[in-house]
Amino acid sequence: MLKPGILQRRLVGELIQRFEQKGLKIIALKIMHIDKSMAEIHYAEHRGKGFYEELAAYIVSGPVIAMILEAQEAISLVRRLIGSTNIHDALPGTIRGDFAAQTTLNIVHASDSKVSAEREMALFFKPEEIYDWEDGNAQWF
Ligand code: 3AN
Repeated sequence: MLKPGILQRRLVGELIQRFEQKGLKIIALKIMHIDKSMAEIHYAEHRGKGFYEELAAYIVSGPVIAMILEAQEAISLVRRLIGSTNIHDALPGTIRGDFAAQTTLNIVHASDSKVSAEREMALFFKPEEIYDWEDGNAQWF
């Protein structure tokens, strides 16, 4: 998910390009607004932490771009592309390393396990919004 701020900063194309050029297959993509109740479900594990209020306020503050990306080992691949959660550990060349300066506003979200990916796909997408198209170039990736 490309969080609010990405559209304001006109970075949508740049960030999607990084996933595409790596070879990830986009099977769902939309602009959407996360409402308060969705944010509470999504960030339930962080409730009560010092940064929670700011994190929850940020995600509802404007539209986000939600995507489902497919690849072998997609979760670890995407997490390497986006860089470390802590902005001081996010290396140059990663999305957070190149474009984010604060950990709470670290501009992208990516599922960190199969369980969270499944939960988040169901939270943000209806089944009919997902297109598992045939990839004629799969052999090249
Ligand atoms: P990630 O987004 O890398 O999966 P999570 O799920 O642990 O990391 O945290 C969700 C979001 O909460 C992060 N993207 C970041 O915006 C914020 N966050 C996590 N840990 C901290 C922290 N120690 N200080 C400030 N914000 C944090």
